Amino acid sequence: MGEVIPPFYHCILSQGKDQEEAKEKAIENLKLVEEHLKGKQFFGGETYGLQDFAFGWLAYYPGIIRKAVNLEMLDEETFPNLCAWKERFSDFPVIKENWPDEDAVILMTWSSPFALRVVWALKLKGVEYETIYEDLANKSSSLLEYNPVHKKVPVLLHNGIPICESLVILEYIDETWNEGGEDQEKAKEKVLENLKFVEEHLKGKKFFDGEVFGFLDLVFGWLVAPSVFHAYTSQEMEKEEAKGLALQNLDIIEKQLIGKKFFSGATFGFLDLAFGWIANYLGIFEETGGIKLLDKERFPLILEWKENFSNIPEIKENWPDREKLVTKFRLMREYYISVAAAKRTIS
Ligand SMILES: N[C@@H](CCC(=O)N[C@@H](CS)C(=O)NCC(=O)O)C(=O)O
Repeated sequence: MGEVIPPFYHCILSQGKDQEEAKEKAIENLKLVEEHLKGKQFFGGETYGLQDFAFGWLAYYPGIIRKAVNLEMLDEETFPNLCAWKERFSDFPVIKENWPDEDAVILMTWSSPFALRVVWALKLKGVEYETIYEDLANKSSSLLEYNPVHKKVPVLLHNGIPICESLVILEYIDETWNEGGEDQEKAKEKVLENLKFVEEHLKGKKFFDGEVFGFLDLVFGWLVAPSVFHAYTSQEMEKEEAKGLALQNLDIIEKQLIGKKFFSGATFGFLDLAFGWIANYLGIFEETGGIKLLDKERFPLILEWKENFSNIPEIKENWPDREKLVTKFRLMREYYISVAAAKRTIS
């Protein structure tokens, strides 16, 4: 038994030729196990016993390895006895109900509003996950490997498979941890299908609604946060202009809430998570950037939504500490202003 497990680990930890060798060794070992099961229902014979528990991991981990490093180990043709045993063994309630949770890890920073969307979604779905905090000034090799293009957080790693971009991750979470327990591969396919749909929808159009810029452009273009961010980092003359753009974007959002408690209607959903940062970060930008955006007269619906949204327990319990955020964003503003001043001096 002790001989069977190591090559499996090696398959995950190695690459290229080493991985090929580990796979061969693992398959050789599996063939011995296959032989041992010939003509038997379970390892001990007709009923299951200690040996089945000892080999129980074989009913689960080859699937994880397939998903994590794309290596197929237990195919039905080569291992008919093992595959049949796996079905029988996995069917016992005591086994079925006690498999470890699927492995979910978020690479994030404590203050990222994009990462927070993912935290909320996982909490709302009741999914256990691990958190790896990144230092964005010194990005880990994992972050560079899993998000090689943008090198940004959040990244969700699900059974070793990386998913990037917070809105894509939200959709993936919704597809994966639904009532029916969607299969991971199918969930990923669905997310890609939906992205293709968005792409199709945009064909030949300037904006989502045609010629005029609208709400969906804000959602998919991630445009509100940058405009608010710009208003918060800008100074003097530039500030009024930046503020004007942020307010225009917020006007579009306000209109979406007419007659609704949440963006999605009576209950909250994807869009509420997407715009969730407005309920908390926007106030921090206002406070640390010396701007007022959300006044009662102009944005009564956003302010009402903010109350409704913030009162959802999973949201309320998972905001970063306000004082810490204020300190961070105050420093960040100073940094941006000094960089802009240095640029002006150089040019
Ligand atoms: N569109 C991305 C934005 C993510 C993002 O901007 N993350 C920031 C932290 S809040 C980051 O990782 N910045 C690092 C960098 O730009 O190098 C998403 O929605 O996931």
